[in-house]
Amino acid sequence: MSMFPAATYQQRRAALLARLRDAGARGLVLLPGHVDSPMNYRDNAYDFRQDSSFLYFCGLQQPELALLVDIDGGDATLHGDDIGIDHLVWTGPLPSVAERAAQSGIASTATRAQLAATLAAARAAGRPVHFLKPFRGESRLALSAWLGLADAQLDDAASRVLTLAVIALRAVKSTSEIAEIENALHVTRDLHHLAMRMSRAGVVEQEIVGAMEGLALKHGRRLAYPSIFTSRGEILHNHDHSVKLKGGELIVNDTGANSALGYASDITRTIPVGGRFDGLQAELYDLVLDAQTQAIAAVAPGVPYRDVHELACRVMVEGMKSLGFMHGDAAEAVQEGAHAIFFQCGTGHMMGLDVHDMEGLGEDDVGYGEGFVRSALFGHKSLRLARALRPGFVVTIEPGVYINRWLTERWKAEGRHAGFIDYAMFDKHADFGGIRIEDDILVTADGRRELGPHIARSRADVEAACAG
Ligand SMILES: [Mn+2]
Repeated sequence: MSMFPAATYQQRRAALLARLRDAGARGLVLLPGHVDSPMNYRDNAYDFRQDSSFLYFCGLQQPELALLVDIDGGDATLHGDDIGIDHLVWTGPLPSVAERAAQSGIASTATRAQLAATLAAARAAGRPVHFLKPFRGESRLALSAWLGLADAQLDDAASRVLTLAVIALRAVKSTSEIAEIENALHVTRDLHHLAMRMSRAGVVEQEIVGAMEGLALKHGRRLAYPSIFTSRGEILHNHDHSVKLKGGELIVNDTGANSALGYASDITRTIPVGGRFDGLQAELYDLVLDAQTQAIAAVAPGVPYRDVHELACRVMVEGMKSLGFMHGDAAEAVQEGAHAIFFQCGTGHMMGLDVHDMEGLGEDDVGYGEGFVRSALFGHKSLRLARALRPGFVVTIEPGVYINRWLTERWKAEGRHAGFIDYAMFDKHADFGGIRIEDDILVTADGRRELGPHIARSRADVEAACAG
């Protein structure tokens, strides 16, 4: 099983301890790994995916492990049970918990029963047990039992100091983590170029989705998230793949593979079925690409991501004005949220072990804070990342134009933003669909670097890749 050298995980755990002690925390840190998640009965489980924070601090990709760190004493213990002969006949020999612990540089191991006893003793002694907000049902049940808390109490009882320390560490990617993300992007490039070659009239979306997933599997990889591959690109997270492609329509393909160590990639390309962007498609494609290019160029340390987002929105409003969709002052239109008639989401998010990195720990703690408060306005409120960028952050830049008939009808009836929006134009192009272009960007000490190999992105390059 591939992982970083043991020293990497030892350094991460030491950095976590240092942060917790600096913050005055004491007691225990409990990081439960995931258990298998049954599909229909216990022994038929979904593909195993380790909890990303456990993975970050231990690197072990097996179920039913838990890490306990004593903040006061400094020692770490890996809890898990060695398999017996009943299990062995089904799985073959597996490394012992002690062998796994050694791979992660952990000297001490104990059973899961001992974990329950240690936690009970800590509670009886009044020692705090720090844990992260759990998002899986199985983890919630285990924490409830270990800590004597009702499910409804778990979120509030999760440790703020631990949450903020984990976010601070995971947000800044090391050179070896960047290499993992770029490794994932090499596979992702092949998925996207395959999809471009396959996008012909008469092909059902699912055939292409299946071919992409199969290619990822051929490399021993999983997808980092379920593919979005749709001619209804205006539906931001459309997972229906039943439609037969028609010549002349646009496909939004949002697909990314994982690296071997579980790091994500997140790439979107927009594909013209038949291989040619025409008329308005070409104009809007170039507009989205211009917004993406300008937004990427604005990424730098110290720059609030919210400024990058607002820049992308303004560039698109200016372009939509020149095409007759919008009027008025672009900056004002963006401040008031009128751009959300065609761009209902944020420009991007953090990415790392999770495609929306650490979202399970709390979107606002990951993307806001430091004086940044989430907007309540439709559109801007979906921005997942606002705060100032730092070297080592990996972010996506993914502007788009989405013409959504239901939103247009609703806002037109309300007369919303009538000074900025030409509703006749949106009506006329109500079936346009959507365009999104997304890449993964590393914030460097002096600016930014686009991660991964080149994936056809200019209109000419996409058309050439469609021709194969
Ligand atoms: Mn994304």
